[in-house]
Amino acid sequence: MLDTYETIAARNAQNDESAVDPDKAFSEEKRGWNGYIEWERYPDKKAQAAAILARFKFPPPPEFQLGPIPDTNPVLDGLRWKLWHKAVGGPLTNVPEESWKMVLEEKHPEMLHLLQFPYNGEPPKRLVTAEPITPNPLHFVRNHGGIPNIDPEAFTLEFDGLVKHPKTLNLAELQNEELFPRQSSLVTIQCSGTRRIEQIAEYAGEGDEMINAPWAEGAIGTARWTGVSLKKVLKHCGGLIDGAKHLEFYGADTYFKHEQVQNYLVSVPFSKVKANEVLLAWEMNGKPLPKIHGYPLRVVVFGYIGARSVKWLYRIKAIKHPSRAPVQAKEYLYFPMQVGKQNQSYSQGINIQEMPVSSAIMSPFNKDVVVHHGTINIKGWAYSGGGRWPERVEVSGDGGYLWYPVPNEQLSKKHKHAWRTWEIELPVDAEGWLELVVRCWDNSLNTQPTYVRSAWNWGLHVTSSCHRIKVYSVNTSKERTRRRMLEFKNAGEDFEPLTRPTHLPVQSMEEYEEFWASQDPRDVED
Ligand SMILES: Nc1nc2c(c(=O)[nH]1)N[C@H]1C(S)=C(S)[C@@H](COP(=O)(O)O)O[C@H]1N2
Ligand SMILES: [Mo]
Repeated sequence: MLDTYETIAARNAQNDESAVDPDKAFSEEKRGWNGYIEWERYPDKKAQAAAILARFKFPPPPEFQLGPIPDTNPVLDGLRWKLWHKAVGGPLTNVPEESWKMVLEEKHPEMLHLLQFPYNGEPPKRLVTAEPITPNPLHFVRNHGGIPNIDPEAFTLEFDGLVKHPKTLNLAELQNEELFPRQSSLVTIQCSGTRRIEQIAEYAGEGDEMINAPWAEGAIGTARWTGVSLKKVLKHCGGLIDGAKHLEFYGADTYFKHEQVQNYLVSVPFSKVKANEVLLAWEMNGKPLPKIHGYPLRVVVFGYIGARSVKWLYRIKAIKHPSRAPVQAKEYLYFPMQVGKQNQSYSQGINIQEMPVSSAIMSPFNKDVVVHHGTINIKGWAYSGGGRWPERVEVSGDGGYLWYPVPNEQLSKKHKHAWRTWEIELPVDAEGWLELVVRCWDNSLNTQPTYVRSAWNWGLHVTSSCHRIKVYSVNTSKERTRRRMLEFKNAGEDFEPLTRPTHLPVQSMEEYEEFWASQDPRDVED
């Protein structure tokens, strides 16, 4: 039994007594497709990989939910996932290192790396809503496996299953405007794990570091995606055969679940395709799709959770029932609150599809000291899935008793499938600790649950409750505060950290005596 990174790497280098030679058994499926192993067509290959994995003892997942979440970047390293790739070996051997290189090449240097491998990362808080369209290097990334490196010249997309005329198309054919009109749409992709950190902070849930990555408010991004509507391409394939109701999408990455291997598979209903809300995209904000976002071709499903927008797409199969692959059938499930490790079954979960209305405060930050003159500037995003859009955003400075609407001109433009960023000057009279809250009403007048606890669930999905942060208000429109802050300034002393006692005199004895001279005594005698 081997259980360390080095020993697994060494075993594969020597290719010792292993019954299967991973370099031969799992050789690359197609030329020009690096890091891709086809599993779905070869059950025997899956069995071989499972047998290899069974020979090793892998470390348990880190228990980051029971202790403090590491204050490091990457937050979690994904050792188990790296080892699984090393153990299966062959074309997967160097995928962890290659994928990390792509992160460093394609993503913004300030990304918060929640998990190094499979790579999961979100933009730093101050940059999430800096622009209503997320720049590509700042768009969050969620991967279930490594990043395949696919040569666009070698790329093909296969249509099979219950399609009338199964076909294989290359990129040039898909991009041929005589065959398919081009479609460009502004779409927000949101992971159903967005804001999971708030659920974790209340109660620990299922603790897998990949499946339950501790996302903050940044697992959401907006881009203009360009490609062709899947509806048109299916028509080109003669449409579907009677009984076909779902389209299964295949991603070229390898996903490990319970020490079994598979490609990344999910499905969407045909009705969604018919509405022209499923795009096969090769461009993101006018640029070729970055490798980390699915190059050369990905799916973008409008208004559904990000999980359905398959990257590194290589096959689309028409089927009768929703996909039974694990990501579709066993993950992205929304359980009732009393369901957990003790009594869980997949069928108790709602299959998460459209995200409910949600919003978040991106500035100020939780626990910030805010020095202001009677109004606090607050910024954030609001989003609703399923083709609904934010109609009204409201902010409260008192924990959710009184709400102030964001003025319409302070909300970014309305789109059917995109978020709106917003900004408000919130009137704040009070000083000291305040709870700032945001909620959104969408065009169907849906709004958000009040507290995290109201909608907590074992999978820690869909944290859509009103987003709450605590800030310490210092209101310089109050005379005493204005003067005191001036004293700090004149003394050259930082006001923060808030909790550090100051040597500046709190009150002169003259002032103190003056007070008692004009007031009742401390203790009354009659
Ligand atoms: N092939 C493949 N497609 C995938 C995934 C994946 O791991 N593999 N992750 C999905 C999930 S859960 C999300 S939230 C989105 C994230 O898209 P992005 O990384 O481009 O932001 O991709 C989806 N598509
Ligand atoms: Mo996701």
